[in-house]
Amino acid sequence: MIFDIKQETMPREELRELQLARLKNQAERVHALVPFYRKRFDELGIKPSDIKSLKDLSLLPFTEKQDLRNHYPFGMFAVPRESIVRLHASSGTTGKATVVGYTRRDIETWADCMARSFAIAGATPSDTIHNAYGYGLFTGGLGAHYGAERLGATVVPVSGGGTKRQAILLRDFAPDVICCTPSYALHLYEAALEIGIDIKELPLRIGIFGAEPWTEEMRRDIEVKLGIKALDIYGLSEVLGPGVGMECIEAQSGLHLQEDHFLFEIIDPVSGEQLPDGEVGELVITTLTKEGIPLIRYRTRDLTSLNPTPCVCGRTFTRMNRIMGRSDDMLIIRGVNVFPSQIESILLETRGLTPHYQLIVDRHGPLDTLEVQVEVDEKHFSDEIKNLQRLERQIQKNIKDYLGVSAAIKLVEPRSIARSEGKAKRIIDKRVK
Ligand code: DLL
Repeated sequence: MIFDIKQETMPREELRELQLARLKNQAERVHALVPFYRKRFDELGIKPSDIKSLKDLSLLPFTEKQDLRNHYPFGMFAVPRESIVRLHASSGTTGKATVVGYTRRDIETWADCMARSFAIAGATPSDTIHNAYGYGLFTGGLGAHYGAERLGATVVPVSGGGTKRQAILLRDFAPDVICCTPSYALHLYEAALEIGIDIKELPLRIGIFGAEPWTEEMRRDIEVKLGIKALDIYGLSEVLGPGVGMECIEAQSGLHLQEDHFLFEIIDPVSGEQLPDGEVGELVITTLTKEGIPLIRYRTRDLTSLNPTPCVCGRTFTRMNRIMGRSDDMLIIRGVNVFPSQIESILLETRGLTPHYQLIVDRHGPLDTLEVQVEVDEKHFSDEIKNLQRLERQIQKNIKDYLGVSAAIKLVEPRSIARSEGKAKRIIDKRVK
């Protein structure tokens, strides 16, 4: 089912016209209403009326997370406080919180984007949706909640935590769809088994997983264990919350981007130049309809590529490939760039390991070191020491062969790595900053 058939299947030419009209309007608004943008435009000698085509987007200045922080809490808002009906904030693992404000219309747009996303994932109005994204300042819980209601589904607002109780609710309420982080889905699976509930035996059909990077290998693992289709959802609080991109159940290959509400570019993170479709770079998003906190060319730090080829599902919105990771999370180990997701892929391809791992980065003298801690499964844990040592050497060799990085491997006991109720903490960086 396509939730908004007119918008989501719009011919590309028409879509581009709509985007241009909205971009012009957005540029006028930020210039008139947000002192930060007026100053930036003036510094660059640009007027909103200079935007004549979508190509002119590249004339406009970038916005960075730091700009939001510098204007903490409300300095980037484009409407008076009376028009803001909701605030959200991202705690930011890497610094001060960023605060976002929504007008009534922004909340409507968001609910629409999320309702579309549920439908893109194959959910229907007759489904029950177990929403285990955290409710609160994090956008996951309320974002998915409003979208589920907008779709007309039955929403179970469990939020994060109380994992065993969640397993019981999954059994008793028999939802069709679950929303949570991919790492939490695996945690829930284990916790359910401990109390004799095998999620695979339940009617659950679809998982809508996002808010953290994950891999194809992790998808397969979740699909097999939970007996569901696992789909990727993307979003970030600065531009909306969840629902900016959603993978369709038909193709399960990339996330459709909500191009009537946002413009997407991929840039070279160093030079800032736009890159052609298919090339990996940093995702940059311009909001086209946001009222509360419109953003021009927001640098997400997320690395991915775009895939403009038509999709079997019939939607005309471009697809984005799975996020590889954040540029902030890229590790540079003795000069070699590595993403945690690349290590995750290797670990999950190895028999005997579980998807629970942590990367410990340290510095000894001038050299960065990487230790990979990964849980072995119950069966392998009781193996002889020499077999475990062989397994360690094999992982070490694979990481060296595929990624060119020397890592120390530490196999740890099942269930010894802390489980998260939201975003998993994969990297422990002990280097002095
Ligand atoms: O994580 C919004 C969200 C909630 C998305 C629920 C999906 C589901 P923030 O807390 O602001 O917002 O974090 C945004 O999380 O810039 C990415 O680095 C990362 N992220 C979000 N979705 C994905 C994904 C929410 N599907 C930041 N794959 C983003 C990889 C993701 N990374």
